[in-house]
Amino acid sequence: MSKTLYSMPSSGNSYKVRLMLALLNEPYTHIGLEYETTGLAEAHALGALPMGKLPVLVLEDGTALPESNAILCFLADGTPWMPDDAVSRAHALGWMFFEQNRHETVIAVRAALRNYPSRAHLATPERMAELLDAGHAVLQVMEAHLADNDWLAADAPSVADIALYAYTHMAESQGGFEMKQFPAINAWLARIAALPGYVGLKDTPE
Ligand SMILES: N[C@@H](CCC(=O)N[C@@H](CS)C(=O)NCC(=O)O)C(=O)O
Repeated sequence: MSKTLYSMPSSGNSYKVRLMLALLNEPYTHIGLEYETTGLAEAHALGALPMGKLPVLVLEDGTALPESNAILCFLADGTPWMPDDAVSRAHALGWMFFEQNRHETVIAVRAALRNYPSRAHLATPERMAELLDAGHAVLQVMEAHLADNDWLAADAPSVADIALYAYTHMAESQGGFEMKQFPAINAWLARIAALPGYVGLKDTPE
């Protein structure tokens, strides 16, 4: 029996895990659940989502792991995707905390306000302008680092690159951010898309 992933096809948090599994060439069963579907309501009702959110990775013994970046760390453990020296590992975790604390809360939120009809009422001009400025400032932190480094945490791609790739690669198409001002980020996005085994957001299994 393989692992089972509960994931939301349109969501970057879920896409991170699908991308990591693909890059690791790990087989898994995929259960795709979108917002406002009976499938998602049932998963909540059945207690399949321990922290009430997707993604959730269910291991072969039935253990259910929530939180996208925790799942990435689990999958990367013992592979080249998790740096083996303590300093690079701390850098990787630092970027992953940055992703959840400062990046996802702005970049993904603006994309959600533009794309999910149920959030449209929250997309006031003031809020959208505030998120645009905040997002460009967050992206500038990545740009400054990537101007001098090919990868975020180490000399090779790591879990941190996968965590930050998900919402950054759709920052313009879905979030409306102006990415041409970030050449180093764009070059890094292209490096990730060229990795063997890479899959896109829409390449969901089945
Ligand atoms: N910090 C969590 C955030 C997960 C999250 O917000 N998931 C959303 C989709 S992006 C979700 O499951 N929404 C469905 C719901 O709330 O019912 C992670 O990184 O896994």
